Amino acid sequence: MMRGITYFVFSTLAVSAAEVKVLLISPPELKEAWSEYAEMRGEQGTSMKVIPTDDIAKQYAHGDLQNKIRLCVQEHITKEGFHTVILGGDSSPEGGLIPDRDTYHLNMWGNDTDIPTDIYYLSATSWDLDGDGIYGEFEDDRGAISYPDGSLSIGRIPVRTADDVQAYAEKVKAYLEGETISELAMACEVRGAYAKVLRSGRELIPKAWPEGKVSFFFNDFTTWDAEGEEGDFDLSPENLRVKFSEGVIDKWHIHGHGLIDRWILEKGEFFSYEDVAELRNERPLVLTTVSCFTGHFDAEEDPSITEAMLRQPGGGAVLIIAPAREGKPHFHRPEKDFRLMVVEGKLDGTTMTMTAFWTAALGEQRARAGHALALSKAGFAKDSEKSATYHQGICELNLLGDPSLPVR
Ligand SMILES: [Ca+2]
Ligand SMILES: [Ca+2]
Repeated sequence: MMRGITYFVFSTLAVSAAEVKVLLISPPELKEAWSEYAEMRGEQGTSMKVIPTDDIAKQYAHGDLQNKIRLCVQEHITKEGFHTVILGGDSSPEGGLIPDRDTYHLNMWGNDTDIPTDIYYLSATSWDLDGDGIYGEFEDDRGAISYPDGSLSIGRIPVRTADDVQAYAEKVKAYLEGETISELAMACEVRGAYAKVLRSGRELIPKAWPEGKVSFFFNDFTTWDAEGEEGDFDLSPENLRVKFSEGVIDKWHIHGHGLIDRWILEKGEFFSYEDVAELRNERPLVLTTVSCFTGHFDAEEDPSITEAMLRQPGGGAVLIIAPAREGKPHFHRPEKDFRLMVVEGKLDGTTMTMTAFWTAALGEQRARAGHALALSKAGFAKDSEKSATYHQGICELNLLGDPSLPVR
C-alpha cells in the first residue's frame, strides 16, 4: 500500500549552503531592482548573478526567448557551477516579463494546452522531440522531456514592478531575521480529503520532523477549539487572517477548493484580495496549497491570490507552492485510489508532492525551498514517465518565491 514510501528516502545530491550559486533572470526594466536584491542576498550569504533577458536574447541565437533562457541556464549550470535559478518576473498569455513555457497535457482529466512549466528551464533537453512547436507532449516528446533529479532548483518571483521587488526584498529580510518557528498548520475544507491530510500531518511530516508541531484547522475540528466544542473555531476568512497575523505559525498547507482569486473556506465563505490587503504579518508565510487555480500566475487576470500574497507589502507570504490549474488528485489507478484516498488517506500525487516538500525542507536534510521541491519532484520522476496525469502534476506545481530561501 505504501508504494510512495521511497519518496522520503532522498538522494544524496544535497548541496551545501556555501556552494549555492543563484542565477537570477531579470526583465530589462527590473534589472536595477533585482541587482539590489541580489546584493542583499549576497550579504545574507547567498551569491546571485543577475542577467537580463535582453542580453540573453542577443547572446543566444536559437529558438524563442524561452529556449534562449533555457540555453543560458544550461551554460551557467555546466560551465559555472550554478544550481539554482530565479525567474524574476510575471508571465502572461502574451509572454509577460519572463514568459513561461507552456506544455501540453492530455490525460484522465481531459486536455490542457498551456500548463506553465518552470522546470523546463532546468532541462538540458528541448521538451519538443518531434519539433512541432508543442512542448511536453507525453508520448511524442517523451525522449526530450526531463524532470528534476534533485540537484538543480528553480523558482519564480512573479512581480511586475520595481516596487514589488522592493516589497518582496523587505519581507525576505524580515523572514531571515525572525526566530525559527517549529510549527506548521494544515487547513482543510473538504471532508473527503481529511484522511489524507491527517495522514500527512500526523504521520509523514512528524516522522521527518519530530521536534515540530503540526496543528489542524478543519471545518469540523481545529487545534484552537474550546474544550468540548469541537469545530467551534470556524475556518472563516477572519480566523485565517488572525492565524496568519499572529506570528505564531508561519508554515501553512491549505487544502480545499479554490479559484484564481480565492481560497474557499467553511460555509462557502472565501479568503480573497480584501483579506490579503489587511495582512500586516511581520513574519511572512511559507505556504503550500492544492487549491485549484490559486497558482494561476500566467493568466490575463492578475494577480492570482498567491501572487497577491507574495506581493502584499509588509505581510502575506515569501514562498508558495500552488497548482497553476486544477490541482486534481493524480493517481495511477483512479477507479480504486479515490476510494482509498477518502477511506484510508492514500496520498495522491499533488498531496504527496507537498508532503515530500515539507519533509525535505524541515527534516534532517534542511533543504532550501527550491531544493526541497526539486527533491520532492525527483521522487515522482518515474511516476511521471509512466503516467500522463503525474506528468501534468510535476509540470503544474511551480514554486513561487525565492528558491534559495531556507524553510525555517
Ligand atoms: Ca512536440
Ligand atoms: Ca500573474
